[in-house]
Amino acid sequence: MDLQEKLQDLQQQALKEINQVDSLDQLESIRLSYLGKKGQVTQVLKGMKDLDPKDRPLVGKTANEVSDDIKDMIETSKDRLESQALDQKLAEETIDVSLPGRSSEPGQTHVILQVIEELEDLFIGMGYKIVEGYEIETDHYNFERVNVPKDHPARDMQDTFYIDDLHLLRTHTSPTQPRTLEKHDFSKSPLKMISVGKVFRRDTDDATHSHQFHQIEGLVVDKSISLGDLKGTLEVMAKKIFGDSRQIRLRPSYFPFTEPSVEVDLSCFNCDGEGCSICKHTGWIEVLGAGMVHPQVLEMSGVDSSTYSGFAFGIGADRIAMLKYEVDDIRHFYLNDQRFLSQFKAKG
Ligand code: FA5
Repeated sequence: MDLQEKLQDLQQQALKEINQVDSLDQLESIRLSYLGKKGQVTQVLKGMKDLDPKDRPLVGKTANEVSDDIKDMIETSKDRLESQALDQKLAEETIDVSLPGRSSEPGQTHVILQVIEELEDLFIGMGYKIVEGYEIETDHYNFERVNVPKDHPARDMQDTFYIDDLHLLRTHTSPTQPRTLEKHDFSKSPLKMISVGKVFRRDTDDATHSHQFHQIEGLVVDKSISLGDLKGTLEVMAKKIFGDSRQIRLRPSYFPFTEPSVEVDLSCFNCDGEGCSICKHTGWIEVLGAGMVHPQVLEMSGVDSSTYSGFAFGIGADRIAMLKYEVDDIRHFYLNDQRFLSQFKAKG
């Protein structure tokens, strides 16, 4: 068989093989087997030097035509395979638009924080400023400076987590009182402040007690502040948070840092005053402690108690949230169960 015929045979054979390929890899190996360095068409071209010179132009022309033909066939086949591959990929990735979408729940403000923010807005509206306190406090500010010296029986009222002899987890937000009083310049303005945060006690957890909870401390000091101012302020707060639906009562109490002292109860949401296990059969739930700032507390912070007087309160924010949303157990707030928490959508 002369070279001319061999080339035409190779062309037929390549055409057949190319028509049967079903992958780009196969196509590449066919290309190499005909047109690669050691490919069959390339070998023919290399063999031309042995030809009779008169035959060379014709064989050379045919070899180039066959080579171009095979390249064209390969290109066409490559286009076909690539478009098949694309069709297949698109078919596999088809999106079923009828399937329900995956919902992504945005985070939201915790219900306790919602209540705290509502109270903050109320007090800011009445001219109070917000003061920061410390969760880790000194014994000095947590107790001594609010008139609870060492060995005073009132220390037992708040069972304490001590860190060392001098430091503790604050048992209430009241240490913000001396910290603010000692810095305040009364010649410039009266003092009206609130301070919000976590407090800690070695209380046994039950429906209304947690070992960690939140308080909102309030302190107003000026010339001639009276118990009537305190009562009016607490009533405004209760009305704003609860509307007229719940009864409020003030009863005499004792705190070493206030004189006189009161505790404020709200009628139980569960039994409406009848008595149940949540309110320990009293019909009332205690929400805050308050009173007129003890002169000793003012004096220890360098404030003249013969000129200035004031009132203070410590609101249990968790208890307010319980009463507002009729939550029957304080521990729900701390379990982080989304089914519970997601019921309390913050107002946009
Ligand atoms: C105090 O902590 C005083 N410092 C409050 C105060 C401030 C009185 C300023 C006078 C002047 P008491 O221990 O009663 O007081 O706590 C205040 C409120 O915190 C309670 O009325 C109650 O609502 C809440 N509370 C107390 N203990 C717990 C607890 N273990 N879990 C949840 N809330 C609590």
